[in-house]
Amino acid sequence: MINLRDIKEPKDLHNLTVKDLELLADQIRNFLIEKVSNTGGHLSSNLGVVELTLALHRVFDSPNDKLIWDVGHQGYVHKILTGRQDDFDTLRQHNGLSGFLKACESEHDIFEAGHSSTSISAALGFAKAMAYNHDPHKAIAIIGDGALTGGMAFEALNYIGHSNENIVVVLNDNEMSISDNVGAVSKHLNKIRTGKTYIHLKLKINKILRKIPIIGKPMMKFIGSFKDSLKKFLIKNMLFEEFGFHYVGVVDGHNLQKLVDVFEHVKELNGPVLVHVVTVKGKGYEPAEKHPEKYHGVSKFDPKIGIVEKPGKMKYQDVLGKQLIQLRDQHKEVVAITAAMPSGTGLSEFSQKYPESLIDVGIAEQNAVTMAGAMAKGGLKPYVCIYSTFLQRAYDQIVHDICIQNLNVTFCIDRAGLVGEDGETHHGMFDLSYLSHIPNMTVLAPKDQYEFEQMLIYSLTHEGPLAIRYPRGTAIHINDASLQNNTAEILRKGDDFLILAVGKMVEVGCEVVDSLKAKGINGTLINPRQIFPIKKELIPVIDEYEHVFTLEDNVIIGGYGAYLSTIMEQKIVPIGLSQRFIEHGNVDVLLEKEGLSLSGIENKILNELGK
Ligand SMILES: Cc1ncc(C[n+]2csc(CCOP(=O)(O)OP(=O)(O)O)c2C)c(N)n1
Repeated sequence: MINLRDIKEPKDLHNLTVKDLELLADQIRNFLIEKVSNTGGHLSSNLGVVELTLALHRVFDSPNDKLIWDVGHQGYVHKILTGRQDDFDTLRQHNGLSGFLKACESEHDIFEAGHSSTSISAALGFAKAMAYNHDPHKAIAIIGDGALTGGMAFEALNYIGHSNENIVVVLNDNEMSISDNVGAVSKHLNKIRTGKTYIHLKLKINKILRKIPIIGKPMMKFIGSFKDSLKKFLIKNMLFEEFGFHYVGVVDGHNLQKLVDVFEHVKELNGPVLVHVVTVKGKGYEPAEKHPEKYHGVSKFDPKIGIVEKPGKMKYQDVLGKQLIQLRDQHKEVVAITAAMPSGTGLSEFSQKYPESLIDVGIAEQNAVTMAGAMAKGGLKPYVCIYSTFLQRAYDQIVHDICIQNLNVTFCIDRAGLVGEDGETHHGMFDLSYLSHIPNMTVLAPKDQYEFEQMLIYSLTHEGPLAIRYPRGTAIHINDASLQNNTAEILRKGDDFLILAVGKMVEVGCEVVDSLKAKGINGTLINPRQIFPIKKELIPVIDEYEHVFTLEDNVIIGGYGAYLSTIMEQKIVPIGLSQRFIEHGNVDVLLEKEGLSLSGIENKILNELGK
């Protein structure tokens, strides 16, 4: 019997029968459930693409044919089939297997990702390069219906439509983004999937034809043989055909025979082809099939029981959700905007209580930001709730559509700083740099839960663009000091040195000062609260110290310390993240490596003080 252990590379699949592939599919599902429940990771998306991945690797010749996975969170099956089974116990751990695709891991990881909707553009690039080199292989983008809501995907589709590139787009349609998918394209896919119009009209036509003597039956046969074109005709303006694609679908994404047949056929076609594959997110593991969102990204759990939700400590996103509900209770113009992440950003409860005030634009950060600008102009009070890393997508919209017009939009920037296991594509380590230099922008960073709540209350009255950046994880409590118009807070007092610590770094800053105090070195710790622009009243306070350090979980270049250096006369020693893409791993491990642990910071200070 075929054994998954014997599959070391995609070539090992090339001569297998469909029966063998089906046996492998079962083994892969068991493998995924066992491994991911032990390490945590993306489960339901991967369970959904088991057959699809097997069929692609059975038919195409990776890496000569280029398989490009959008986002890459569903690439585990691809990893299993490309020689990485033995590494799965280290999934997402520091120095272990990445949770996304990584060229350094395998020649089959042909293009890296983490952010969504890039795969069609990448496939286009490969198709162009292959055409230039007279290479007959295919470029194949595998994109989910969620990722298809991103603007970049449409830019690429639009281009393909007029360039007629030799490219295959496999649309993995499971009706889900992380949450339910949204938007007109999603509705269109639903129409195609269910074929309701088609079935309804086909039945009606058959009924009429059956009544016509002699020619009725042959006509029914004739129409039957043109089923596909009839379907396309009846589902008006099939989107992908309009874009210039040869549309192939709908294909059952769990039927290996069909998938293999379709891909064999598609391999021979020229020009842009779109294969519409329908899959079930979480397929084969009942709890995940029932609750695909809950199993999208999981922590360690017992697969026999499934995820048991215990009432845990408040996370920063929960604080946001609760506080926004309170703001909305009092001000009906408050609206929350998410880019396909209502639960990740803590807005689930808000959306239940105020569905009309929660706007999910899909994976469309740019659209979210510009829309928010115009909403503010129209008298609403928009809160754009997006992770730091994904807001990078909307840099130009922040500058051009919000800040130039000085609009009252509040950015709730979640997952600022290092996020851990998702790694380099997901760390929020650039937001202070990409926001600090934009005129009119105010940036706040709370040190704890209470301050975050106070900042959100303050946001109601703030004039102009405001960003509040806060970290991933459990919300801590340091004190209940009042915000006092975002004036800096002095938490420790001593003459030997000064630390200005941003947001999350206040906690470790306190520990450092306390630890040094025990060694007879007395420092001051300031929580600036308002990071940009720097409050004028802070400048004379900083002036009093010979040794000034800043502490931030942002790259040093363009960050808080670097900014202070440009406006202060004395030397500022910035302590922050180094200028490199930081790998995946536990946040504490990464901070330690970056010299941002208690001992790392202490050593830097001692060095600087010459002790
Ligand atoms: C630009 C960007 N915004 C948000 C995300 C977070 N994200 C990761 S996967 C995902 C849903 C993708 O849905 P789909 O493409 O349908 O894949 P599925 O998980 O359903 O297989 C989202 C929103 C991201 N990766 N990139």
